[in-house]
Amino acid sequence: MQRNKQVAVGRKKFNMDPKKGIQFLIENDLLKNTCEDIAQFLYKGEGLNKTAIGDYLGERDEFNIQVLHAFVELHEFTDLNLVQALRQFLWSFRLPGEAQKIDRMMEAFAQRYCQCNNGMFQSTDTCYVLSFAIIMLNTSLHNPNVKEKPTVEKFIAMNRGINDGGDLPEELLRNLYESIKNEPFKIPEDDGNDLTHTFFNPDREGWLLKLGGGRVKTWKRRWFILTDNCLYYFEYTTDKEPRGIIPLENLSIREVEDSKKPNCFELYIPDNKDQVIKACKTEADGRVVEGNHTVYRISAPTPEEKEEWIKSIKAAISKDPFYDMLTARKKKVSSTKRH
Ligand code: 4IP
Repeated sequence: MQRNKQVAVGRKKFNMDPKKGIQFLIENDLLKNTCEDIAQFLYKGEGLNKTAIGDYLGERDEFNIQVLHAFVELHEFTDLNLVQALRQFLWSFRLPGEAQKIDRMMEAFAQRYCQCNNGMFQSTDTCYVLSFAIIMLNTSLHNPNVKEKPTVEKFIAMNRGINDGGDLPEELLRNLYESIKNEPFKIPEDDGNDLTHTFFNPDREGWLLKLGGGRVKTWKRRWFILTDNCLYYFEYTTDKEPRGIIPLENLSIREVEDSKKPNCFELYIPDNKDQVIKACKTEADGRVVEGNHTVYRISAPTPEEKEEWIKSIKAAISKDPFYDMLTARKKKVSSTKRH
C-alpha cells in the first residue's frame, strides 16, 4: 500500500518536473538508477504525462541520452514499414519542440529502425530523411492550410537520390504514401498543436505596406513573399528581382499600434534595440546594399491578414534550426556515392 502510494507520488512529481520525479523514485527505492530501468518505466508510461516523458528523453545530459537509447531499444520495429514504426514511436511520448532534441530523438529512432530492419536503407541518414519526408507529407496531406496536396508521383520525385545517392524502391514509397493518406499520424495530448502544425513551414505572399528606414519615413506598398525562412519584397508581383530580402533567422515578430496605419506588426531583434537587422535592399540606382533597419514595420490590409502573416512568420522563425539540420542531412544522403 505504502509503496503504491509512493509510486503515485513519484508519478505526479515526474509529471510536474521529470528529473525530480525520477530522483524521488530512486531515493525511495522504487526505481533502480540504471538507464534500462528508467527507460522501462518511461516505456510503460503508466500514469505519466507524455509531454514530460518527451522532455526527459530530450535532455542533453549524457545520462538522459543513454536513457533515450535504452527507451528506443524497447521499441520493436522488425517487419514494420517506416510509417507503422513512426506511428508507434510518436505515440510513445510527445516530441518536444526544440530542434536539437528532435534531431537526437529522430536519430535514435532511425538507428533503431535500421537495426530492426537490416538492409532496408543504405544508411541511418536515409532513414532519418525519409522519416521527415513522411512527417511533412502528413502535414501537406492533412493540414487544411496546405492548398496543393502532393500526389504520390510528387512524393516519389521528392525522395529521389536519398538512398546514399540512389533511389528507394517505388513500391515502398507508394505504400508509405498511401498509409499516411489513409490515416494521419496520431500524437499524444493533442492540444491543437498536432504534428501537422509542428512541422508546418508555410509559404505566403501578398501586398503589404512597409515603412522605409530612411530619415524621412515613407510607406511603400510592396509584394511580399515568405519562403525558405526569408521575407522577400518586390515592387511588382511580376518582378524577377526583389527590392529587398530579410532573412528571418534570429528575428522576432510583434504586433504594434501605429498612428498612421492599421494592422501593424514589426520584425525586430530580441533584446537588442539598436542593432541593424541583417538584410539586403536595392538602391534607387540598382545597387544592392545592406539594409539599415533596426525594425521593419509592416501594415497589412486587414486584421485577418495581419494575423495570418504573424502566424506564418512565427512558424517560419521557430522552425528554422531544424530545417537547417534536415537540409544538411539531405545533402549528405544525396551526395554520398554508392560503391
Ligand atoms: C525609401 O524611401 C523607401 O521606403 C525604401 O523602400 C526604403 O528602403 C528606404 O529606406 C527609404 O528611404 P523613399 O523612397 O521615400 O526614399 P523600398 O526599397 O521598398 O523602396 P528599405 O530598406 O525599406 O527597402 P533606407 O533606410 O534603405 O534608406
